Amino acid sequence: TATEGAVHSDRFPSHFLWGASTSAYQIEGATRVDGRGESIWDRFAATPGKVYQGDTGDVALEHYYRFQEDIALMKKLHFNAYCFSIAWPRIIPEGTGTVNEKGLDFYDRLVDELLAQGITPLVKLYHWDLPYALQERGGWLRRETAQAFADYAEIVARRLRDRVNWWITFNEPWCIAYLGHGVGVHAPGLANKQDALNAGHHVLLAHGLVLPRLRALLQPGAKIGFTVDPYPVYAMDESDEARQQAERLDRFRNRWFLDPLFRGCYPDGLFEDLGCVAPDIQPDDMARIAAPLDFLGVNYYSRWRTSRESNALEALPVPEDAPRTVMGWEIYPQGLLEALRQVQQDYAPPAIVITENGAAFNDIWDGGDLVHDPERVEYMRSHLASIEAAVAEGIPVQGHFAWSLMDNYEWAEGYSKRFGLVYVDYPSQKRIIKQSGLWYANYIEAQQKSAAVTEQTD
Ligand code: GBH
Repeated sequence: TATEGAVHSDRFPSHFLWGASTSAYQIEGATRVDGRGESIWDRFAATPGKVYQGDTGDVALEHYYRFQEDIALMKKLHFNAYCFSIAWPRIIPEGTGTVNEKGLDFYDRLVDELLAQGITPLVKLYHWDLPYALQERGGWLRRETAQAFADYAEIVARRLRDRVNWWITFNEPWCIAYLGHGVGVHAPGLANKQDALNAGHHVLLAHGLVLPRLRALLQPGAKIGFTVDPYPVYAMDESDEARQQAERLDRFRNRWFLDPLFRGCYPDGLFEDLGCVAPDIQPDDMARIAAPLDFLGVNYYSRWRTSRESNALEALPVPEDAPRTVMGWEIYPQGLLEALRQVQQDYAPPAIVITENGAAFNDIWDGGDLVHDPERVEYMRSHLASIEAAVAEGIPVQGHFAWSLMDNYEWAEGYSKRFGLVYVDYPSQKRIIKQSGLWYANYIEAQQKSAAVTEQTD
């Protein structure tokens, strides 16, 4: 019927953003080229025992040299958008001070080529690769780093503002703060909960300092966002203890950053749960941090489970019989809808962009022109169904980015885990499209066709 048709094709308007995300250190390579400075990930990866098989981002996907070929792949996959990060150490090699024109030139060429191919760029200013020189001065434990970030952001904005209208200040503050400073599985490898809390505060502050400076520079209509990676927490039994435990985990995993960004305060109980005192919050910090955003970026991977038996600040292990990826993460598409509902209900951001969603499986290339990855096709199909449901409920999702365009450097897992829609044969640097890439391209095309039909008849 007419109504059914309308509901169906209204799901994703023609301006909906479709594409994939990447990050600089995970794909660029060329780490010692054209004046790039060292980052905390260069240092961490070179430290024995930190990364699987000692893999580093030195070569990665040579995207620094192959970006035109990679943009041609995006075009083949029907993307109308692409979300990438800028490497701070390429722009300001020492973190503060001298600006490296060659670094700016690279992103200039990248953006020009994207636009020439009709692909909208979304720029992330920070995806984990802090200049190492700043780490030597205390990194995110120091308030001054927030100021340095604001200066760096302004330099990038001045260069790209005439062509880039979508900006993301930070990717996944929980990972920066907790994985990097609380448990040390990511760079800079510190393991102290108070450090995690302090680092997290300075990341939020950096965002707060940047907002007014970007607003003053960007074109009217430009959008500024912040990306979090919510893990909805599920109590596995009905007890009060389980419910309370779920609340504790939720404020540790999600509300630690969402409450400051949208409500200007940290959640009650967070500092005590971490066994810490408050971070160094100065007058105006919280008001700056809570200045309005244009959109919230959401990266979704999985959920956390808890029960009456657990009391530590961590999720229960994934049960043997639950579906999971090769990272060991539970596959739970319903959790994406749940995460979006919670964010919408509690924080009501003006718009939401799914800035990452994806999974690693054991993909095998047999030398042919296509890599078969039926599990990833199913993963994408089921998660996109959750997004369709969210949009049907009126949640303002405006874009979807798969993690990731190509297999890449998976941080502490090195090159051993493959998340791409495109397979990469690392020795030859050959790119081979996966079945999931073709599936996604067809999905995008179908959505855009039906959007065009609806918008014409409206
Ligand atoms: C993203 O982080 C990153 O933005 C991206 O760079 C990365 O390559 C991609 O995901 C794939 O990993 O302790 O239960 O939370 C994802 C966030 C944080 C999700 C760590 C999994 C470990 C399990 N990840 N988390 S848990």
